[in-house]
Amino acid sequence: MRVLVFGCGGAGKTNMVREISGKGENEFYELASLDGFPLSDAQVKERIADLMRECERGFHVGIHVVRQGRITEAVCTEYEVVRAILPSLAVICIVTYCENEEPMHKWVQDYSAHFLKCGLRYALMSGTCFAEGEGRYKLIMDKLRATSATTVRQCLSRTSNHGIEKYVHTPRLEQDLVRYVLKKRRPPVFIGPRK
Ligand SMILES: Nc1nc2c(ncn2[C@@H]2O[C@H](COP(=O)(O)OP(=O)(O)OP(=O)(O)O)[C@@H](O)[C@H]2O)c(=O)[nH]1
Ligand SMILES: [Mg+2]
Repeated sequence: MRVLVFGCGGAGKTNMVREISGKGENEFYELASLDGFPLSDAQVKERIADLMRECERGFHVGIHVVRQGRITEAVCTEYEVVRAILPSLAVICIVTYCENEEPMHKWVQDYSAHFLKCGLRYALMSGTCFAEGEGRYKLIMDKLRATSATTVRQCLSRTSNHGIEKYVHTPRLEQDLVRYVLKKRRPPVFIGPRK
């Protein structure tokens, strides 16, 4: 399956992909986050153009990686961009940083209605942890990562009946999305006194 992995900067996309890939049956494309800082307008344009090219090749399923905590505007923007290009794609939500939840899925259960209120609709959702612990935490985190990898693989196999969804390129949508993302970006942070 071709899997589109997206989500805000530092949400845990790369760690998750590293943990679940290996046997070669799935091909993962990690969309570089659209909310990175500092990210120039040109980089935003390039990332959206890259995403659209990949979507023309098509995807079977998407994984939205969301860091446990708040559902921010940046989280919604990433989702909206993907939905605008591939409206019927089955999207799985993998919430990371759930190591302090008991069970790991608890936060997702407690807040699933909030995701819906924000317009975030998923085929499946799950709580995970892909941290690399050090020292006394290493063994614990190794176990949690292994459990989380199994969870994500199970989600992927439950959505494996979905056919490939492809996007037919229209320059208009590309321009609209770039404008939308640039408008939504947070204002620049000023460090130090302003003149
Ligand atoms: N505590 C905790 N840390 C995590 C978890 N998942 C990832 N991290 C850490 O968060 C940091 C960012 O993880 P990445 O996998 O690089 O995140 P990313 O989404 O690929 O980030 P960008 O590619 O920069 O957008 C790394 O230091 C990870 O070790 C998690 O579930 N819990
Ligand atoms: Mg990454």
